[in-house]
Amino acid sequence: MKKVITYGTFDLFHEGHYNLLKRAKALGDYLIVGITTEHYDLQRGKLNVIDPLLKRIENVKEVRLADEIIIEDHEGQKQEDIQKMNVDIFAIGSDWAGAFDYLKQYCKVVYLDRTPNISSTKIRQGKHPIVQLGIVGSGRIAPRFLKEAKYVSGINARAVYNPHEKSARDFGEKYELEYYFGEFGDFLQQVDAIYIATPHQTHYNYARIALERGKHVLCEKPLAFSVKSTEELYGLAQKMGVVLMEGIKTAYCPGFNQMMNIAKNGIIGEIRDVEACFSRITHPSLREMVDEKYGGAFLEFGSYTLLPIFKLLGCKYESVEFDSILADNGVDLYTKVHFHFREGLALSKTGVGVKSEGQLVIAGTKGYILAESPWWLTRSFEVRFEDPKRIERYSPKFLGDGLRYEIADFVAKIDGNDKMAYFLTKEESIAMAGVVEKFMESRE
Ligand code: C2G
Repeated sequence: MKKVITYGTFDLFHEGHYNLLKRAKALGDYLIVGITTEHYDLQRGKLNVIDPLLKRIENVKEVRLADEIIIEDHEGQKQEDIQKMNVDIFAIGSDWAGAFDYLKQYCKVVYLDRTPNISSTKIRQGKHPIVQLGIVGSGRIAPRFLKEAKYVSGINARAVYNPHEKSARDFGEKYELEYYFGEFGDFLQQVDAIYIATPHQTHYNYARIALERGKHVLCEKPLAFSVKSTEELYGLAQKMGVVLMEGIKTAYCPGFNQMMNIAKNGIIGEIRDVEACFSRITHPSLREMVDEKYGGAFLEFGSYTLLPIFKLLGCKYESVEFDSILADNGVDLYTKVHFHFREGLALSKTGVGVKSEGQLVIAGTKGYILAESPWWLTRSFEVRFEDPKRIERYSPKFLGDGLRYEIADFVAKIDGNDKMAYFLTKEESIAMAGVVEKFMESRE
């Protein structure tokens, strides 16, 4: 009996998948189909899978070509399966030509012609028109966003706005965007959604105007400086039926979410303390150091450090206190924020002129989690216990700059698929604005 194996995601099952399975089946007597898990797809950079695993399995089953269905959940599994199951032929679509030649040491490798003009991406786009996006601001973060947006299907960055039209033009030309604008209203007319990457104090106004005009908004942190204005923005988004997302990129990273889930599954007992630190020595000429009112460490990095605190201890604290070291111009070079919760403590440390160890430590009654810098990208973390020999290490995948996860989530939400809404809830975002508000009051 000749055994054939093939693998795929089989999202939004289509004719291309069917043809591939039929051809693979025809190569032998017994066809094994490996279907990828959501976790594995995330790891290998497939960010926009829509159908859940069970549905994808059902769809493959339904066409009655597979004699056996297995789940693919890790890199290196193909070699294991082929050897374990005595497979004779590995078959895959021609879009992968050459990529699996290393399997020739175990079995025959066949690349089957791909069915032209059909793909899950195309179907997704047919269901949901491509989101036409405009970037507000052409400073330091905007180029990173553009680069990362290329990894997400369903979105096209087409325009840039900068009140200084020349800056918009230079940026637009450099990155080959269709449009550039120096007038916000004209800019909004050309887009369905915007990404706000301007100085902090301008976020609220741009977001409000865009939401009022029915545009989806992804806004860099902090969204606004008070609970009232943040609530107003979320209320407006709801009223207009559009998406509003605060761009705290850590919140959308798979590794960070895995760490939060492990922290909360009881393995370290009850969580009693969260300490998060983020510091970057910043050049004295940069906005963070110069802007007396809106510069400084806490407004720059506080969203990152507050995120695990609120995720793990909840949004309701009993007290909060701020301690800062200030520069001559009043900018906070280093800020410590101490929280008391009913069940625990927390400390946020941020620095632009003082450097400290950028760690996240989550302390529990049975053990603790340690994530070293850069924990906000979460490429690794450890679960540790009283017995120093007992350490569990995790090294989740983190692709590129990480912004792609946030952008993929934004597109999914716009397409009406917000199963990941818990990554950063409205309540968390509003609670963070509350701390920002108190911090700004404390400085006045
Ligand atoms: N396919 C095809 N014609 C299309 C679209 C897809 O022949 N128009 C084939 C692909 O080449 C692949 C299979 O259908 O062999 C499944 O495609 P996907 O669901 O896109 O899965 P893929 O990302 O190719 O997974 O471990 C997973 C594998 O490496 C491949």
